[in-house]
Amino acid sequence: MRILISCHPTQGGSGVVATELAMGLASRGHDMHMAAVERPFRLGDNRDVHFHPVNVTNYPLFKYPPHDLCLANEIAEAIVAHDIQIVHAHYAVPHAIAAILAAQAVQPHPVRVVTTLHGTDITLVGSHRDFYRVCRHAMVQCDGLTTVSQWLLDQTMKEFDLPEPPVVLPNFVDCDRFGPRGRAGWPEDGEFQVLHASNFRPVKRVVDIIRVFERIQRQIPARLVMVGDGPERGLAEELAGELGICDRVRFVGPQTAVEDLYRSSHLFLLLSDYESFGLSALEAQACGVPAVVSDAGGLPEVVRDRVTGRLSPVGDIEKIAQASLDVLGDAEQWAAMSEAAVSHARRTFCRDKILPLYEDFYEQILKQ
Ligand code: GMT
Repeated sequence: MRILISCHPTQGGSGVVATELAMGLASRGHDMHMAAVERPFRLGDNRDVHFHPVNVTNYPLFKYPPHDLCLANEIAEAIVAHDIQIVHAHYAVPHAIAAILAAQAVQPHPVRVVTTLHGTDITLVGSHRDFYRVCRHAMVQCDGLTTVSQWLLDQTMKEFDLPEPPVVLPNFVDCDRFGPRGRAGWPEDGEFQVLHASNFRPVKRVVDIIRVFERIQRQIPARLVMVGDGPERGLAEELAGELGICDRVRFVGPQTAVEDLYRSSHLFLLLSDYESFGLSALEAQACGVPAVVSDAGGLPEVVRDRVTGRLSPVGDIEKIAQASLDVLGDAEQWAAMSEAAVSHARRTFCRDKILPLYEDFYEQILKQ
């Protein structure tokens, strides 16, 4: 199949999933294209995916550069030049809307539009009055609509009351890259490494990560590694200073080889208000790292409570710290959880299992 994927190229789960999908489908022989304002960071130096940079033209009359129109135009150009059969938009705003416009612009060229909803595009952005109508219009006009979890499907139907429910196609992990080989062992005399990775947006509650870690390191020798960057990084750094644990916490910014950081860790924390899925918790588990996550959103679909990690009440610092200490409390139990995390990730969310679902979905859409 000839498929073009458009996504936000910046650090964030939707861009990661979109890029992994493009690379994975290219490795299965499909002619894959991506369009974005810059090269998606997960694409690295991959040469199997054709990248179409979106050039955002400005003109003195425009107060704001018309990014979304330039995106739609680039998609339309690529459809015609490469005889694209499917445009797959990741994140409704603005990708689904731009894809619909591009498909209309190239008529009568036959092209189908698929959109994957990722979470905040529904819960925060798309449902906001400023986007609601065009967002719903794009979802209704798409030939296929998917969500990354059952929870997000339910939220979408609640917010948008669509004539047809989307299809759940869960996120996935490349089990060759994100695997347990070389993972950290139980630190007999050393210290535990606790990890968090996100875009530090308010929904991630990074301040809770610092508070929970402060309680953990009171009981056991531990260090915290904070991966990523975003609006609440300053707050988290400040709090680490106030709590006197600066020497125990490293803010390492965005990382390309994040799998090495997972493998050198003993515990992964994701304490968001909610996550539609929580891709980082899946990647951590695939590397053999038990995850303590919020009992909210789609996270219970990804982490098995007391088997591969713990589900904890949002914002309850004492309970989350205790759950974390329980996970790190006993070598044998930790090793069993680490093993269970790997097999759960492989059995349920391995790339090789999920990509065929996408292929079947595309084929059904092409037959419509
Ligand atoms: O988490 C973010 O704020 C980034 C966002 C994105 O679209 O880049 O992530 C969402 O999509 C990811 C991939 O499907 C999911 O794993 C995340 O759970 C979801 N984030 C939220 O729902 C908050």
